[in-house]
Amino acid sequence: MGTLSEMASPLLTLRAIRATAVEVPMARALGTSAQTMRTAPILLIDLETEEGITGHAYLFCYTRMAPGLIAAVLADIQDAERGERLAPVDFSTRFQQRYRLLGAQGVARMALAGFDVACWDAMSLAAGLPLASYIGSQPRPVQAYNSNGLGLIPPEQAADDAEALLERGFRAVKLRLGRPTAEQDLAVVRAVRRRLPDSVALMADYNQALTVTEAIRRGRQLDGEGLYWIEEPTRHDDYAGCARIAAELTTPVQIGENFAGAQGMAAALSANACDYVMPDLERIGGVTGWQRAAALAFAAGIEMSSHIFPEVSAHLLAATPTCHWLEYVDWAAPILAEPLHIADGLAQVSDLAGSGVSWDPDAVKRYRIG
Ligand code: SMN
Ligand code: MG
Repeated sequence: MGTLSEMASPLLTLRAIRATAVEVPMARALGTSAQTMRTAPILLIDLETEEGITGHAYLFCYTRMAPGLIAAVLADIQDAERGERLAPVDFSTRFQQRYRLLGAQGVARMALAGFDVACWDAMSLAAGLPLASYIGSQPRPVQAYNSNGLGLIPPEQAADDAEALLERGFRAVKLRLGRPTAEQDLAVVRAVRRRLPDSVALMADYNQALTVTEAIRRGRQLDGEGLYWIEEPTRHDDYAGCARIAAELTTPVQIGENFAGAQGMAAALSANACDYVMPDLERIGGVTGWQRAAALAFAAGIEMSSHIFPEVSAHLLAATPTCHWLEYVDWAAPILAEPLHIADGLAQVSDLAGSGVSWDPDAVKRYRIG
């Protein structure tokens, strides 16, 4: 029997942060009302510790220019934190202080989140526990919707795609909306809804395309068309506008992928901006920010889903008291050593140590940019 300090998992010390940009082809293009994406620019983060454990995290970068900007912030974090014990809660406080004048927002916030997620991965690896267990939960399966594809495409093509997306037992899919006219959107919703079994949930995402008045007009038209939620109908930070829309519609309004930290979510909840929330790992502040957001959702009694990053989000949702839906996308799968496993429409949270995120070295070589 060792001493307590020998038995406890080791405290970890930051040695280096490596950032590698890749651009991965997407199996299905993502055509939103804002932008069409055919490749996924992703930044891979390797956090090396003096103790020999390496934490991993990836960031989804939206545009090809962002990985370089985020890598520059990570280099700054490395210089400031090298030799420090990994303590992500303390780090988040130091980060807010260090970036207060520049603004702890945008790409800086994404870098903070990537560092945070890599810290939690390293700490749970050192403890020999799956991330879900390290933060206090069983690694149980989480219901997932298939959010690949289903961009702004014609009605019959959307219906075909929606049907194809029911592979691996998925019982929910998400459609993008925000075509020039309400009638065009309605035609697609009807074509897809008609094709799917009643038991399959259909979510719809406007990606902030509408004014508040137009969102109410189109939303009323869609009420009764069998949508599970209407996502980001208007500007993400117009919480008063979102609240007016949510109050007018019977279909639940979903927002959250653009919440700026748990403070952003707190402001949205106090404005009654939505019926459901879906924070995004890299905008809410990594695992640390997610746990704060989960506490807010618990206190408000509001269902919480995730936004992209399905691998880490599955662990986090397993430990979220008001766990709702995992958004499943396969964008990072080509560069992962162990892509997330889906069976019977459920994300299978692995019981191996850590978050389950690490790289396939051949794929990293193939897709590396910059
Ligand atoms: C989305 C996700 C990732 C990139 C662009 C758009 C979308 C969603 O809003 O919620 O899936
Ligand atoms: Mg969305």
